Amino acid sequence: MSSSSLVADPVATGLEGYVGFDTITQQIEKKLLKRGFHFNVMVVGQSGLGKSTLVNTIFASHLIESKARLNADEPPRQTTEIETVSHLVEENGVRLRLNIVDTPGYGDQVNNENCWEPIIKYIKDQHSAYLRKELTATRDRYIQDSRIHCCLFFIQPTGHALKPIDIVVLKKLSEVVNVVPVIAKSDSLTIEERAAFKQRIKAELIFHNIKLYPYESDEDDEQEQALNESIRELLPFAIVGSERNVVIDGKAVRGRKNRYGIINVENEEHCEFIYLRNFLTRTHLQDLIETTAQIHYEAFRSKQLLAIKESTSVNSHPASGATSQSTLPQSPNQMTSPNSMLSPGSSHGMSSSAMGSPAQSNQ
Ligand SMILES: Nc1nc2c(ncn2[C@@H]2O[C@H](COP(=O)(O)OP(=O)(O)OP(=O)(O)O)[C@@H](O)[C@H]2O)c(=O)[nH]1
Ligand SMILES: [Mg+2]
Repeated sequence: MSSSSLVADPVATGLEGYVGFDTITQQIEKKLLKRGFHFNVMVVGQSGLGKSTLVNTIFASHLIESKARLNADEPPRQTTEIETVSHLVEENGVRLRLNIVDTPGYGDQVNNENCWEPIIKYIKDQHSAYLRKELTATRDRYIQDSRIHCCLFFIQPTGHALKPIDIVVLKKLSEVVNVVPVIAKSDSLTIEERAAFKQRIKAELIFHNIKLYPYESDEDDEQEQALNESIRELLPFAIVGSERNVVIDGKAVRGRKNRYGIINVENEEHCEFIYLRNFLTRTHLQDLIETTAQIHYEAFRSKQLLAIKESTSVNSHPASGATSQSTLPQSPNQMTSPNSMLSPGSSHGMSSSAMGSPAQSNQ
């Protein structure tokens, strides 16, 4: 065998010629594209505001695979448990795995106290599942992300004010997730009513000191700051959802007929559905994912790790009157025992389904 056949051909390896570190962006892009993107959105709000309908409207025209209810003739049913619909959307060759977590509406019980708890628990469960995976000795190189990146909060189109229960739920949610408010069924308001309602909601949010996404950040450059300012101005998005097509100028489009005429969901003059979709997928997708990791997950993580540290130091000094691990709080929200955090399906009440992606866990 000649020695030359053992030497790799530099042309075939791509190592010939100019390879500067300025190609790093292409290298990252290639890797990211290969891995694909996961984006997890949750819809929350009172009963009957069109949450499930929006889930089925949002990417209807871009879907290449979906497990959603595609047959609009099926009557809409009330959502009774947290469910995830997984979509695969594709644009210009880039695939996005979109998991939409649909939650049961709240607010129609005689006693609405703590009705938001299962929702907050679900969000925290995803954080703790991620943390457990991060902390295992042989962790995956790429951890599947089931953390909720964006929570769409549905506001009833009363035209008056937020309900007291909405203020409580918004406050709770905004502590653990990026919340984006939307005015549901906005076809029931005129353009003027919509604008006045938006201003009232904004004033109430300021009054109750509720901080919603996008947050102000010194790291943003001028362009990003201007974009975020315009989004804040626009929020809450006034949306209309529909699972049915209506015919406008001979073309079938997603829409609704009401007493004023026909509403084309995708027409910016009719509602802000398109703005919401562009915001979610074009302008803020990456930032929503990043903010979840850097702000909400980070806060959860450091709280849990500090609690572990404290509990281990207490346990290592039994003379100080410490309790044994078995008496430590075991609910997911009080996950302070190292064992309870690290072992899947342990007694802290988290089901093994919370370990997977939302898509796996709830179908
Ligand atoms: N006018 C109008 N009706 C809508 C809109 N979106 C949904 N609806 C209707 O409102 C009803 C309830 O819609 P759902 O999507 O089931 O509401 P939901 O918020 O998921 O309800 P729960 O699961 O009970 O919380 C259905 O009859 C929908 O067709 C909208 O934008 N405008
Ligand atoms: Mg529903």
